Amino acid sequence: MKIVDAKVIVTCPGRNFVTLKVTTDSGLTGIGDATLNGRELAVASYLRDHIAPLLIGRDAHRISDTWQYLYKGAYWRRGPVTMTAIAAVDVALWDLKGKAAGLPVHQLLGGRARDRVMVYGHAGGETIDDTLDDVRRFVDAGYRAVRVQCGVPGLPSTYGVGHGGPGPYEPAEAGAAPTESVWSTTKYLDVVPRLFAAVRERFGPELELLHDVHHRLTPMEAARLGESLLPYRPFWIEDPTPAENQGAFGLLRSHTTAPIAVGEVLTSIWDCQDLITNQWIDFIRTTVVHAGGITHLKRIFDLADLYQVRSGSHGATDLSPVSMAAALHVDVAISNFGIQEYMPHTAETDDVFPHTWWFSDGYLHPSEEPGLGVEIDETLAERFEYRPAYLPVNRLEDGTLHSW
Ligand code: GCO
Ligand code: MG
Repeated sequence: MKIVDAKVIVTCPGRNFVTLKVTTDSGLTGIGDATLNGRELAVASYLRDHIAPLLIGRDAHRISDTWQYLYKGAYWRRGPVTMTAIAAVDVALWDLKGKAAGLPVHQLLGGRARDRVMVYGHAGGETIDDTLDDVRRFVDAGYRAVRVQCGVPGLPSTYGVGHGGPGPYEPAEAGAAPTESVWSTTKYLDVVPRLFAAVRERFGPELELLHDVHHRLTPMEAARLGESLLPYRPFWIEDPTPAENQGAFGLLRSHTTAPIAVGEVLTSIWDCQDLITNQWIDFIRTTVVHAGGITHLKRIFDLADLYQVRSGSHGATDLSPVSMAAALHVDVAISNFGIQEYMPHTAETDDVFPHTWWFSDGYLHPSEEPGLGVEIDETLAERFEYRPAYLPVNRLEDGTLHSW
């Protein structure tokens, strides 16, 4: 099964997506997500200008060899642009292999290790009361796990809270430059325990509660947050401190038993090697699209399994339905699955990427179609032209640039 074409498709059905479509001489096609939020065209060029010519004539069945060829062959290792581009190729080849075998991808990964995949939704609101109303929406829809975020009194806006009331928040905004938000750790650390207390009081002990700090605290500030949330049994505290220095999590770990999740911005097994092998974290959040595809993500999760670290893949809407399809095949097949993030896409996005995975009662179910079980409608995709969009930046109250 030789590759005869590799095409990059950029579309914006409400937000930008980059997709790689690989065609073989057998007539089968496979697709992979190549979206890197806010830096989309860098990956499109990497694929179009540097990778597509190398794929023509290659055997589509040689997934591992192609992965190594693109990784070691580039000489420049890791990094989000490279790893997202490699992921797109890798996922497209798994899609092709599944179609050629007549099997859904999870069957090629060893088959089901569970019946369904628990997901968490995103509840948020300007005030604690608004957030409680939003949590109710998720509970009523059957969710067993909800991430809770709320506005910080005294700050005009913050991460994870939509503009204009409850509903999905959208961090990337179309425009010529990023929007700017303001941050105060003191104000934030005051409100989050009150939010957790209110959610537990209203919804009882069983609902799983998650929270995303979005890389904004020092290890000791994060440890204080962890201790203050422990009485409310958090499922996890996500990205409490930046992970470039993996050792920061060792320091954090020695000061709180709150479960810690990290990894949505990590792109390789080497970026989380110390986090995992020292058991400094409880959940690893690397994703199919930014961590080198199914092949590499599986390696990360297998390493994590040795150290009782469970998976919790990133699944915000900047990960296209192609990535969600791929993630679900991995989630259902690995032995150390933890939870999957899930943020439904717009109707336009679902139309551009028709898929057969489905949600019911707080769980997602992977497709049983051969391959990934997702396609791209190229004619419809063409109708939605790329729009430059940026993630926001964040400053302290004195103007210092901080992590967003
Ligand atoms: C999450 C993430 C997202 C990211 C976004 C960046 O936990 O879902 O933190 O909200 O900010 O995916 O592109
Ligand atoms: Mg996050």
